[in-house]
Amino acid sequence: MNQTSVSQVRSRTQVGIIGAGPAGLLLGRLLHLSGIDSVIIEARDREYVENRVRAGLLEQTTIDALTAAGMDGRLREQGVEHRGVEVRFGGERRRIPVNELTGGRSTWLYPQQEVVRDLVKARLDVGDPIVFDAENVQLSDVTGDCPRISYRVDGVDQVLDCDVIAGCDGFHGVSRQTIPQNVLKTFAKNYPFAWLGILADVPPSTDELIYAHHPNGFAMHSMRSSTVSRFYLQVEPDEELASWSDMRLWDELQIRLGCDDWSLAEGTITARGITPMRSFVSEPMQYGNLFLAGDAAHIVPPTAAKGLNLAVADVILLADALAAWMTEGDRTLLDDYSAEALSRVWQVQEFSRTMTSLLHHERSDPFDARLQRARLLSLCDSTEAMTTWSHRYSGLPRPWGGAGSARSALARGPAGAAS
Ligand code: RFL
Ligand code: PHB
Repeated sequence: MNQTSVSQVRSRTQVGIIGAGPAGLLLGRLLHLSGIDSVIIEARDREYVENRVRAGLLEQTTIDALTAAGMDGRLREQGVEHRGVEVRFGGERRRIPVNELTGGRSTWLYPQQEVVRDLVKARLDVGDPIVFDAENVQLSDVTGDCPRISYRVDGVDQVLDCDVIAGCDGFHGVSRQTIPQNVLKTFAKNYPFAWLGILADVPPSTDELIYAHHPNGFAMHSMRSSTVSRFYLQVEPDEELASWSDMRLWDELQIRLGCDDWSLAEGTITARGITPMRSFVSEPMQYGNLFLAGDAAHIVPPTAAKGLNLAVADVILLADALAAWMTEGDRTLLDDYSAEALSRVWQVQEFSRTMTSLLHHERSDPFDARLQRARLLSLCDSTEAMTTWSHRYSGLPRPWGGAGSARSALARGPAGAAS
């Protein structure tokens, strides 16, 4: 590290990673396993990052990736495997046996903040740096051989010289905005509804997730542990949280999830929030030596639980491509990264959009409601349709297969022994 002036510190790394969310942290882990240096620059503090309540459902592909990265210890102890899901509509209860239909693929309930905690700990344990509380993060020279990240921390200006920058700073980050407007194309869809999510101290009233289609709107019963349940209700996009008393929330959940021979246990609500629903893709995911991954490049509506999983899929491709270039001098995978990642992104966008339209009440149009019921029946009455759905729900096959995969640390299998 050099002191270039009284108030500016200059340092260097191979990969500068912006953002300590799941995308940035997993990328750092995979690079570490391939012997590549990285520095993670994060705008918030550690406590904030480790306590942000978001995703819960990890698809099989993500489980495989975390396992290969040696990050499955607490996940196997505290996470819960789900082998199927329940769909409720028109008073019917149908089960989709995901595990059976996919030859053994499952999803797991393990909260995103636990994934983040595991990754932060593993990184700090091996001495790789995370700069928390970085202010005024800016990127420069991203099309050159030495892209730079400048930021300010503890009142000192810092400049980090890199070979490559990975923009993993989420939807509101700075990385995507560095790409000139005449290069970046964005595709967006906003939905005429939002999700009101709550956490409640009550044992789940179900072993498997319940997705419910109801004339009042979508509802969902998920969980975080044997004593904490997670629920979502479709609400208006401009809904006021204050207009939902605890009693109104439970009454509405009872109505939308209700069915014969089943009851919903209620408990103390400990957290609540409203999430807007949007689909968003920016193309390309590469500009010079800047590579975007995760929510920095795309957003999916949460219905199919794909956001975190898609971030993981991007990072696996990127880590593989960086390893091929930095350890063998082969830049082919890196140059293909954007196209390769985007082909999966659009597949997942399609699945998330379809599941959102299938389950949400979009307009009070009886014709559309009948069509939704017909679609739900054609999914749940057909083994073939449920099988296709189950493969997509539990995660598209590894996108990192093929010639390049042999190069990455990930492809070398479980890294239990790696530090
Ligand atoms: P993140 O998690 O937003 O992390 C980005 C990080 O970058 C930091 N940052 C900056 N750092 C430096 N300089 C700047 N200028 C910066 N600007 C931002 C931020 O502080 C942050 O630490 O993005 P990442 O890593 O791409 O991960 C994406 C996931 O967080 C997201 O897709 C999921 O949470 C989406 N999601 C779900 N995904 C699933 O796969 N399964 C689910 O079950 C699921 N459920 C959900 C969800 C998202 C939800 N909400 C709240 C949007 C349920 C909900 C309700
Ligand atoms: C969640 O538990 O947050 C969750 C689970 C499944 C989904 C969406 C969200 O499809």
